[in-house]
Amino acid sequence: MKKLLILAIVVLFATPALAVQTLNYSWENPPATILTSYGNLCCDTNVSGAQTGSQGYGNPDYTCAGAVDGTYYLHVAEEPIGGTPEAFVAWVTGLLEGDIVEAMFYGYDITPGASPSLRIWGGYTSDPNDVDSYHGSAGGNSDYTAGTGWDLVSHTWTFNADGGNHDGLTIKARLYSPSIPLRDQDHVDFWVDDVTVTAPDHAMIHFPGAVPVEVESWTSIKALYR
Ligand SMILES: [Ca+2]
Repeated sequence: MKKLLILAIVVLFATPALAVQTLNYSWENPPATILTSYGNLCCDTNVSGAQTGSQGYGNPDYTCAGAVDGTYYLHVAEEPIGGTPEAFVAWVTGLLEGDIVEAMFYGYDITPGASPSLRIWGGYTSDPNDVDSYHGSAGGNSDYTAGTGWDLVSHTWTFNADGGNHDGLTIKARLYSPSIPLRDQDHVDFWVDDVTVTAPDHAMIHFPGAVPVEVESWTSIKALYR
C-alpha cells in the first residue's frame, strides 16, 4: 500500500514533465511559405536546390546550395529595403501565464558580422483564430545568424498572458539588410529552414500550410495512468 502511494505521488509529479511537445517543420509541403508577414517582406516562395539571390550592395549575388533539412526550404526577400521585415514561421496558441516556449530555426548567412543577417523574434497575439492579431512584442534573441552558412538561432520565452489578453506567440524571422543599398539593388534575398518548437501539450503549434497539430489533452494523458 505504501509503495502504491509513493508510485501515485511519483506519477502525479512526473506527469507535468511529460506534458511538453516538440514539433519540427522544414517546408517539405510546397508550395507553403509563411503564416503571414510584417513590413517590407516580399516574394515568399518554397524552393529546392541551389538558389542565387541579391545581398543588396556591391557584392550582389550569393548562393545557397540547398536545404539544411530535407529537400525544400523558405525564400523571402526585403523590398524595398526599409524597417525590419518579419517572416512568421510558426505560431503557438492556447498558451497560459508562465508557459515556456522554445523555438529555433536555421537562417542562411555568409557574411560574419555584417548584413544580410537574421534574428529569431516573438510577438504576442490576442485571437486564437487570427495570426495577425498582434498584441505587442515578446522580445527575442539579439544574436544574429553567425555568417557561416546555415546558422541556428534560438530563443526561449516565458509567456506573459497579460491578464488573459494574450493567447498566442508568433515565431518570426527578422530580416536585416545592408542599410545603404545601391539604388538598383533595393532588394535582398533570405533563406530559412528547419523550425523546431517546444511548447506545453495544452497549446497548439501551427506551421505554414499545415493543418494545426492536434495535441493530447490532459484528459487523455491522465487516462494513461488509470
Ligand atoms: Ca526543409
